[in-house]
Amino acid sequence: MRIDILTLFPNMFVGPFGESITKRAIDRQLVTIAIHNLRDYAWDKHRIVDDYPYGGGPGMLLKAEPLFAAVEAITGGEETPVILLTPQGRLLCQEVVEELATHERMLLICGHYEGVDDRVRQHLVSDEISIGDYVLSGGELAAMVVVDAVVRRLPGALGSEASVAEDSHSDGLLKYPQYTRPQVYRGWEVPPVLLSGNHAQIAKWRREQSILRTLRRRPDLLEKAKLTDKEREMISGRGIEG
Ligand code: 4G0
Repeated sequence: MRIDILTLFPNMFVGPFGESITKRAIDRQLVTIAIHNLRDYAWDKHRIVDDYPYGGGPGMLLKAEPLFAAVEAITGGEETPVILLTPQGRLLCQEVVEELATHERMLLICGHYEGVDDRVRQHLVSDEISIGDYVLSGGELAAMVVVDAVVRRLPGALGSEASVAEDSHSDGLLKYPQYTRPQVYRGWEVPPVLLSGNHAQIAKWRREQSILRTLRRRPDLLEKAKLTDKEREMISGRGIEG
């Protein structure tokens, strides 16, 4: 996969992409990430990338010309998903991450100020994504979230691919509680079933815990979750205390 990122703050990406799973994926050449400075595509004397909104109002907007010039130069006219990170975008969830992970290539645009000239959205951008219902000072942190979530889904990026199937959200449910050594810490014991060696019982307990946790914390997720009829029956009788 190749990911191009267009930003006014290239240095912001140095730390996060130089660590952990993203670094390993880059080192293993599972992904190429290229950071581009939008300022390099502003050709006027002062290399201006922003301007006041027509009709008045607060703040500044990113101008169309440098964004079109940058995207056209980076893609070389090749068909590529061009994704704008914006609070107005489609909400990111694991399903959207899986979809993005199928692309061979994508270009992420990090907006700034109060937004971008709408002609960019209409004629340059193919998809708008939001990482959540809040406003950030720029799209950079949102782009990093997208890259991290997508890159860890590339085959070979994780130590073991088994962990992907066990992720929170992979089956639409939250993860079950997990424990590691010691067996007793400050008098708090690990649930005995996990020490039983009975793998069928352990799987059953974990599944139950996942469902109950989702019911209590994120009942909205249960509508779309993959549950058996029996499991649906079990939760239908229960309140959120259950
Ligand atoms: C474009 C994304 C970019 C438009 C970006 C702001 C939050 C997210 C930006 C705006 C961002 C998110 C219209 C304020 C940059 N903030 N939730 N800020 N407007 O994904």
